[in-house]
Amino acid sequence: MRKIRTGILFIVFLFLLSCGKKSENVAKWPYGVNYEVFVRSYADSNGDGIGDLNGLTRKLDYLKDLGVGGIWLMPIMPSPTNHKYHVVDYNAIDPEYGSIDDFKRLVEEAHKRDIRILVDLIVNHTGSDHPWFKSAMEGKNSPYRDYYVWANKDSIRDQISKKSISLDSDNVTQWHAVNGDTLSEHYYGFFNGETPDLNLDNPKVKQEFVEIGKYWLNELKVDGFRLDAAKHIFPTDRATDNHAFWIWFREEMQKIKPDVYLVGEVWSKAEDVAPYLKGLPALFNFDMGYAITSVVKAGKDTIDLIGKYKAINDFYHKNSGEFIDATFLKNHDQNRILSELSADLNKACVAAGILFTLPGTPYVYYGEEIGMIGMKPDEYIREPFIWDFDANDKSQTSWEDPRYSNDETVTPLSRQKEDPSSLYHFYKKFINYRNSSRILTYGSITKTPVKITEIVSFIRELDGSHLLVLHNVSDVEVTIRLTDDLAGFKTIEFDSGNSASVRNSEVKLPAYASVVLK
Ligand SMILES: [Ca+2]
Repeated sequence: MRKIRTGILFIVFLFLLSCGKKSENVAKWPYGVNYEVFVRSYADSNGDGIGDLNGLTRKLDYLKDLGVGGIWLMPIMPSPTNHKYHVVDYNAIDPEYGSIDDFKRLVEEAHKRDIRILVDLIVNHTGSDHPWFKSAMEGKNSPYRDYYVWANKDSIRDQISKKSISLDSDNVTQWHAVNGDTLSEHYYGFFNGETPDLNLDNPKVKQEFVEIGKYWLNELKVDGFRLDAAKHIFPTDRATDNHAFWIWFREEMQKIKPDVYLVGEVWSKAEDVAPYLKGLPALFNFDMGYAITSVVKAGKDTIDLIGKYKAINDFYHKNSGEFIDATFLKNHDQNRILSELSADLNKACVAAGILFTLPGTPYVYYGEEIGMIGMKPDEYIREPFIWDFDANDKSQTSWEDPRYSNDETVTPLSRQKEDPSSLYHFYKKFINYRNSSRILTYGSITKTPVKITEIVSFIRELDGSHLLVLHNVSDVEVTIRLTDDLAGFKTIEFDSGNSASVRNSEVKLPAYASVVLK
């Protein structure tokens, strides 16, 4: 009897030991999983209901635990708009978010936890309240007139409202009158009149950004930048100049910080994206975000998801040996993934599973990991993170009344932490598994011979070691025969739902399961 009890105690001891043990994180920066934060909606530290830097600093342990290796902060520089993309000072922090000292503390605390910090840098335009533009508007004698792009009205008569809409802009008016003065020169503002485009043909403007880069990299110790609207530095018909601009920018930033990480937003098709890679070695893969969404939504892969991915990936690698794919499901400009998937948590899991098993550096949009929902307009895809019921967590932000995500429609993080079957635990388990796998983090990708539309499958390879990744995007169990090239995969290394099985060269994959075999 005593022996049995000792035996049981020993098993319990082993179980506790295995729970406490965390596998080694092999994802070295800039590889690893990143997290995009809208500071305003994340965590408040001073009770004004607006998220701020100190609030985010307090949540770094949460992010570390989730497995995050880098945080991309949406704009934090002073700006009159709530999203802060209309910058009026490049060398300061918006007082709503905190101070320079708060920012320094955030970076220091993040670095202590081996988390890197990226800030959004808007080079294409300033806000119309920027002192440069205020001066430029005063007339041709302003020392800042040439910081912007001006044209005589007659020379642009045919172009004033002729811009065609694009994926990232639905505005057709690109030339704007100053204070309603339609007779004088107009200024160029691709997005709208509140965001006048900077004249980056002007060496003085370029030098301003070298100095801004020095300040953020040297003084504030950020690890890199997310470059907004990267393809709009010059108008569409000057694409080659756009590519050259980023090569110049990267060289200048590397002089300041040789390992600076730059990730660009070029919201276009792959062919148009590729030439940017020499200047911006990491680019967001918009195509793949759309493709994963459509396959998971349909519950079947009729578009050859992996063939498509591999084609883009190989194409980019051909254009730049240093290319690092920046993958994501959705970002702050798109409807939230769970809303796109009809609020089906099973579908959200398999979509995230695909993201976390592909090559590149996955970006998670804040709140995705707790199943926040939201549809455009923008403020409703950027709603307050739900920390607890009844705003019991003092960090809860309240700057807007959410239309979609609240503690009735989204299970707050506090509750999800207690439930091992929650979406939060799914994300945490999957991210930490990815971080522990050298093959998933650094390996290449190839297709498999599996031809079942309900299954997204691929092989990841590194230094002769292989993993077989299988995702069931459908709502029925699927059996896959492991023959020929797949006969060597016999053991499940990771199973998202702990319910798949391998027997006699057959894998049984329950609905929406993601498994990795070795
Ligand atoms: Ca605050």
